[in-house]
Amino acid sequence: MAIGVFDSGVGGLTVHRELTRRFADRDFVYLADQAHAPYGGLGGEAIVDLTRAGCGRLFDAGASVVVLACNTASAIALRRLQQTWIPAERQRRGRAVNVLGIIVPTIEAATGLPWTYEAERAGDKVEAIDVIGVFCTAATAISRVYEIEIDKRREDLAVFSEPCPGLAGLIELGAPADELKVVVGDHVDALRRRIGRHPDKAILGCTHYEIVADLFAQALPPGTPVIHQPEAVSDSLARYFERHPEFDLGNSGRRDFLTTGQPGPQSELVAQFWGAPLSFEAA
Ligand code: DGN
Repeated sequence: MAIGVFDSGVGGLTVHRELTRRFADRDFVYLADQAHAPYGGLGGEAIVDLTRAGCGRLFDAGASVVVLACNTASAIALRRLQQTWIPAERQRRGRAVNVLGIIVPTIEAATGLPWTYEAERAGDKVEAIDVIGVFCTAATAISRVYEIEIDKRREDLAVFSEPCPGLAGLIELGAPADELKVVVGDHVDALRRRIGRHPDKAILGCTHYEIVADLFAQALPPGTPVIHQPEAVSDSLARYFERHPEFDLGNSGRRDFLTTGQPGPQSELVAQFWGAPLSFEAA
């Protein structure tokens, strides 16, 4: 058995890298749905269907817990899968399986407040305004998931999602750094113009963007705190496993990388980020 990590493409590798550092002895299987990437411009039903298929493939490959290392899938598909599909999969497979998203862990890291049903019901809120800018795909921005979920907990935070259509696709294709720098700079500037100032804190709300995190840091005013999802998800997963010892996570250190797209070596951009060439096998 293993921890599964799912993304439409290479963005989830940013989360995978952190998880494999944290849970080094555990087995991991990564699935990139590159045949259908990028998800950011797809409709909701398509994203739900593709996410369900990807998680099913990871369960087939031995995953017990699947981390959706994709904001778009977490925002659009997770609740739908939790309602009936995951309980049905548990029954069908006769073992403990689950799918976890990455938005709540990110919000916890951004607000400093652990999310609980009790706290949500109690409506604990504080006052004073800080601005959080969320750079994300169009689908995530349209879902308003960050605005809605942060507002449930903190009235002192104003949240603005800035859709960066095309950026995940450029990263997926391994676009050159100078081109990516211009695109990232344009999006940071677009948010500044829209809200009349830079955000006090930024969330990189698409796992692909973590690959170019240094370009965001250069484009934002120096010292702007940036919430990094890989660390946030890793902390949250450690807490989850403490509460849920029922999952078999394997312990042979296995690392499998699968793609629904073209198997083979990934781009130079990925190799630079990863620190070595990385090759995917056919899913
Ligand atoms: N990396 C994914 C995310 O975090 O939203 C999506 C990228 C995409 O498919 N556009």
